[in-house]
Amino acid sequence: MTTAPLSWSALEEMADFSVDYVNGPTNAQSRLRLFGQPESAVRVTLYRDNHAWCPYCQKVWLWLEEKQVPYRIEKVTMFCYGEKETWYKRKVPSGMLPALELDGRMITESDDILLALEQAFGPLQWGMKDPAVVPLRQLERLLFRAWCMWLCQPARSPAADQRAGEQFGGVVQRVEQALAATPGPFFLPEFSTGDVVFVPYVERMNASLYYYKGYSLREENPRLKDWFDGLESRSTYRGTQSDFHTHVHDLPPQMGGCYENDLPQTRRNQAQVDLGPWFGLPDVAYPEPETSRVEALTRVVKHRGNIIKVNPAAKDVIDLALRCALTYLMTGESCKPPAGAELGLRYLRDRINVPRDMSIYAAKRLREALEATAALVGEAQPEPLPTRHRRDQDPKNFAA
Ligand SMILES: N[C@@H](CCC(=O)N[C@@H](CS)C(=O)NCC(=O)O)C(=O)O
Repeated sequence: MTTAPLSWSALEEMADFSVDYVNGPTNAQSRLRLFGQPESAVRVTLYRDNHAWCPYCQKVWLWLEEKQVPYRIEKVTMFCYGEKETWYKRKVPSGMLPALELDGRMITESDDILLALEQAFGPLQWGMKDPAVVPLRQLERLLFRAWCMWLCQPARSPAADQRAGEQFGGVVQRVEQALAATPGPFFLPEFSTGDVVFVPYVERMNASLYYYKGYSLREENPRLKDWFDGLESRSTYRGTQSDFHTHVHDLPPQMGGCYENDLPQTRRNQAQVDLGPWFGLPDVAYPEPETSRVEALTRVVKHRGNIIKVNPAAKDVIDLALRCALTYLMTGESCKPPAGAELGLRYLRDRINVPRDMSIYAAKRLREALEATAALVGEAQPEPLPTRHRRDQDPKNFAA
């Protein structure tokens, strides 16, 4: 038994998820953040990527959110998604992100940005040059290099891949020791700059090693597990947090390739990240909010025009199929889409981007609804996502 799809107007009526982008919790769609202060208090503009993916931008973003410094956000396209805006190239000729304007002065390089912000607004507990933070920053770079050596260089043999993994594991042990030096979950007695500098790449390591190497950083290291749990207790971090699917398919063009090994665990992990079930992946551990379904619905309803326009399926087919998936999302009742709709639904399943489009649990709910609805009519899978660029995600297709 399957139910009839709800109309767009019925779905619209249910789509009442709202966020206070200006003063509410951290959100990738915000363009102005005031934290209860007047707009005249704004001294800072953060220039960051449209996709809310750039790791160095996440570092500055999280810092500003933690310090509750009022700021504006200007979004810029990264090279692998589309054309860099000319207005941005005039400001920053290299086109690199992030950049920050503080009292009219442009600053690039995320570390320099944090140093300038510390000077203007004070450190986030312990600052970038604090003797407690400096060795943590060095350890982070060591971990980053070991990760790149393992993930982004083709291994000559399975044994060479294993050796690179062991080298990475050695640095992870040093990170575990650093975390063990304090009783709480963070690197220092309070959440601080020492954590912020680790966040972007450790999140990407957790995702990429799970998918390309069959290794679960978060599950296999107790201190890092506590650290991730500690991060997820903060609404600031949750607002910036991405999921495994987004990271593993955004990393290859950015890193110049990610190389998988041939372990059975790697195959199992890849199948789960790409095909589901998405619940149970170690990309998130805090409980699912009650609002995840309505959040997903609200985001799709808002952007349905563009979502349907870029979908490879015929307009009337994907329109109906999408309403079927959303009907299932909201009612739990299966709704059979038209024959041949499975490719269009799975095309969208593969392109939900966290946190750009919605939060991590909303994305899991939506992926699940799209896949369950697609499976009612067919097994066909779309072309794999491109690995050299992600022009399929060109933000100009989604401009209002
Ligand atoms: N060292 C720089 C690195 C910044 C960087 O590599 N940014 C990348 C994005 S993660 C970038 O802007 N690439 C150009 C582009 O992709 O458009 C920093 O810390 O800010």
